Amino acid sequence: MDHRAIARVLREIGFFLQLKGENPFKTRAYEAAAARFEELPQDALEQLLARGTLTDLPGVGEAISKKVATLASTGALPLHQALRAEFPAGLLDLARVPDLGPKKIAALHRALGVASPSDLRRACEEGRVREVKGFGEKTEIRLLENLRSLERSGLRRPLGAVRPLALDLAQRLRRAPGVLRAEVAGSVRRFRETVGDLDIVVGAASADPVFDALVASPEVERVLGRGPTKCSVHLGGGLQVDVRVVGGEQFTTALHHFTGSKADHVRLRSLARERGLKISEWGVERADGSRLSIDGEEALYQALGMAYVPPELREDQGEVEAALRGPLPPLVEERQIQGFVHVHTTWSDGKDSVRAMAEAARERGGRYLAITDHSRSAGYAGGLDLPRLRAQWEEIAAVQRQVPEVLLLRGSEVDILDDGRLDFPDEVLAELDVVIGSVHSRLKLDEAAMTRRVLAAMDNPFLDILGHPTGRLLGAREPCPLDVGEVLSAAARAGVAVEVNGSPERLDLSAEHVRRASDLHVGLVLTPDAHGIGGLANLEYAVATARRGWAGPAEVLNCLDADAFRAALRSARARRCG
Ligand code: DGT
Ligand code: CA
Ligand code: CA
Ligand code: ZN
Repeated sequence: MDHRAIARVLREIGFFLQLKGENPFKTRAYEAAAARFEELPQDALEQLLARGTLTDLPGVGEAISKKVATLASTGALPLHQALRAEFPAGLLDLARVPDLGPKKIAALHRALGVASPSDLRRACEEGRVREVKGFGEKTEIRLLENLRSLERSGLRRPLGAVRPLALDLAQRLRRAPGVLRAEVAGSVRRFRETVGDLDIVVGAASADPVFDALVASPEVERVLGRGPTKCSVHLGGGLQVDVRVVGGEQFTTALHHFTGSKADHVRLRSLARERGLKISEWGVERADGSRLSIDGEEALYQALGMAYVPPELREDQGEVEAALRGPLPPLVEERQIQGFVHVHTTWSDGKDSVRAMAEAARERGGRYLAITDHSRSAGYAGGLDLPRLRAQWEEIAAVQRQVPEVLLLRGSEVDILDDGRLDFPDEVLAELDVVIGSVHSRLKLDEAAMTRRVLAAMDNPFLDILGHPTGRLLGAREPCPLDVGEVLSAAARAGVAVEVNGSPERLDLSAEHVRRASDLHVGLVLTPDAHGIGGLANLEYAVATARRGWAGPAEVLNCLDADAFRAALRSARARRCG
């Protein structure tokens, strides 16, 4: 069983134990251990299992380590199975409703027999939830809103929650006998921010060994259907995966077809017809039925008389017209990003030290790193008061001597207060190299008030970057009401840069807003918003979101080298002060 499946089982056990009202220390131990296993590289897990040293992991005690060993060797755990049998399956779905924790779920279950999201919806509509102790009318209204927005998004999941699973599964299929190639397709390959199901295309001599490997994968819970070229399965949590197997010579056209989007394909098919060609997943045919040999997607686009379109742009949003006119403008690439901006450390709510973050940034080829812990009002996130901020500067200076390869910048993710002021005085902000201003509190203002608040923050000459502007959390919190167009125009005027936050739960700015920002020539900063060394990998999602918004390297400030990046921020401040 792989590390993520183990994490899921532990998390479910924690959840069920909370439902039963077990000792909070015990339930928290399961949650903490789940978080550990989630992040633990698979080979490290296998080493610890082989040596019997799982308890070396912080937060993993004797009892849990035994259970994990059982899970890993047998693929199941009696305790988990017993708990699953004890409760209706719909209770796990209820855990996906925002604002609803295990305690509340247990209360609703006991009082009203609510056992699924649809039960809860009926209970809210009939006004029964407000009668339950600890709920009330306001909570009932909010829950109903949350349920509706969950239904609107369908069961789409945030990209970051499912892409690692898709990549792992493709990797596993690559090892099956006779496989030439296996790639993730569908919305995951296009980096859509939410994903309905996973699609994998395999080029292989025959399908059977591929599907055998698929259904034998420990992540697979249920086989939905198996045919000669397609096999669909459910992973844990009901996530569907469609795997298609084609011959090696059809791989390119199949990968292209199953990458989508559907809208994009409709356009390409009619273009092909105009050229006397027919494209499908099986290949490109001339009118006489003969086949073009197509090797690689570049060749496919060439056959259609157009420039290459990268997967991130295939949404029929003007890319087809642009590619018919000529090569598309260059899109930013991850290797062009020179500095990590927006990371947290143990000084606030990060898991790793300044030193560990600096070393990790160095390993990833970063030339600079802006340490941006939270400011004093962010009590929930361990925000720094002034003495601690200054103490951090000393540590940054010391780490700089130890890690000279990465220029460390003093920064802060400063709260934008209710009235639009920033959470540190100007004299302090002036001493920081990088000031990101973010809204973290009072997100429920109306649009006019929220827009005023953000515009007021941008009046501060020391605000370098507006952080995660809409505050959305994918699948959990809607964007706050904000006139994004107005804010972006003001940013362009004031020379304030705007963040493209790559934390998979945020992706904020969204791709759509990135496109508006780059039309307005707003400077962009692509960040990982990392809360630990693993989080630096989020940069990939920031880059993908920027690419989906057609952003090129010239618009991205942290494509500049360290000196030019600092100079750009300094001169923007000087213009605003002047
Ligand atoms: P999603 O899954 O909702 O996040 O979005 P996509 O774009 O991954 O949508 P999906 O999985 O329905 O389809 C991916 C591409 O594969 C899409 O361009 C259409 C194509 N496709 C999907 N199912 C079939 C099928 O059964 N037959 C054929 N010929 N094409 C299909
Ligand atoms: Ca899909
Ligand atoms: Ca699909
Ligand atoms: Zn933040």
